[in-house]
Amino acid sequence: MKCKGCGAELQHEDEMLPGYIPKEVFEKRTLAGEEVLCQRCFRARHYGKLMPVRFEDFWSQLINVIKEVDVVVWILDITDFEGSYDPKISEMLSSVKKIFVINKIDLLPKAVTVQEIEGWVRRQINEEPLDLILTSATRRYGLRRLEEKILQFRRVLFVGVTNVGKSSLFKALTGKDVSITPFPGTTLGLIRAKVSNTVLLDSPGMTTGHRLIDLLSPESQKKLTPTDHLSRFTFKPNRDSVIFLGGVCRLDIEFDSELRPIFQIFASEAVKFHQTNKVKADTLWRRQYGKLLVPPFDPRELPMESLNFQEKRIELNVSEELAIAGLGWVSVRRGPFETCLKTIDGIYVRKREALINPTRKER
Ligand SMILES: Nc1nc2c(ncn2[C@@H]2O[C@H](COP(=O)(O)OP(=O)(O)OP(=O)(O)O)[C@@H](O)[C@H]2O)c(=O)[nH]1
Ligand SMILES: [Mg+2]
Repeated sequence: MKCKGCGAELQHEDEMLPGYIPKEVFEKRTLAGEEVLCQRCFRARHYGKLMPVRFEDFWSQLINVIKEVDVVVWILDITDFEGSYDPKISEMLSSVKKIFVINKIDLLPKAVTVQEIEGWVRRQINEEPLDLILTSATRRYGLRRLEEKILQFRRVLFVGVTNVGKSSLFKALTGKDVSITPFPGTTLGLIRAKVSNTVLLDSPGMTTGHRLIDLLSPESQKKLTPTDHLSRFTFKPNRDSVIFLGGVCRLDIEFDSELRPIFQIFASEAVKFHQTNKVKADTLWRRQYGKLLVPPFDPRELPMESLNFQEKRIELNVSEELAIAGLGWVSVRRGPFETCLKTIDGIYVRKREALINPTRKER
């Protein structure tokens, strides 16, 4: 029997493995005809904590599971496009029929219209034909269109990196009470449900190691998962400005023009921004890493000495953005300027066309 929350096979032997439930609790619940959740899902729901388990990533299973379905619904998070549109997943899904779902659109500023988001996503995903649906699982937006689309198939698989909202959409469509938490890695096995004649499969999220949040503890990842809005700060830097996005990303600004550049940074509220100058930046970084400059929320979780940093010089202009996977993005209002970006090695960094376009009038 599987856990109703996370899809793991229930077992009574090892607390550190998925699906653990003490035998007596299992027997008591089944006798009473109650739904059976593993200990981890039970605690996640009642105490808001997600216990760690040894778990083999879904990557190894994906290749076989996709052979058994008619269509794959690849769910992306619009607030972390670079982190969720992963090239390795793209490659694995290259020859299967797929539908892209762009979730969490409620988190973008209201001034960005659905048509603009759709146009932007279509220009980022270079595939023809491109089946695309925008959704917000929490606001129940786009669910009807998604349902209409998937009911055309017999077997449908939901996939994506951790925390993009796969289970939230699955629950909204099927009514199944699966576990949903702001922690990544909630779902641990395939969960099956039927809607009309269609079988829907929810799957465990994949980790790629290219998102900043992938390097942090589950508790920190939870803090960095925005639930109802993103924070947005506007900067008008000086010639010697350095801006920190927590302790994990540093932007040294340079420009020649008379007018100072203006840009906004979008990230989860838990990311603290700090502006200083080039003389003070090194000392501040070392002293305040994991204190004023969070994430990391504790310097021991990601010791600064253990990290390798990548450094990139990037020229940015108005209508362009610089996205750092799993952290946030910089959206330029006035440019041009150059920035020397320093962040942890391996994290995807991409200069892109602006998703939040400054030429549009704010409502
Ligand atoms: N604002 C907002 N939050 C969402 C949306 N969809 C999901 N979430 C939140 O995102 C977090 C992760 O949701 P899940 O449904 O558990 O994500 P998942 O992809 O199944 O995650 P794993 O099972 O860990 O791979 C939860 O805190 C959800 O409430 C959405 O459309 N908008
Ligand atoms: Mg899930």
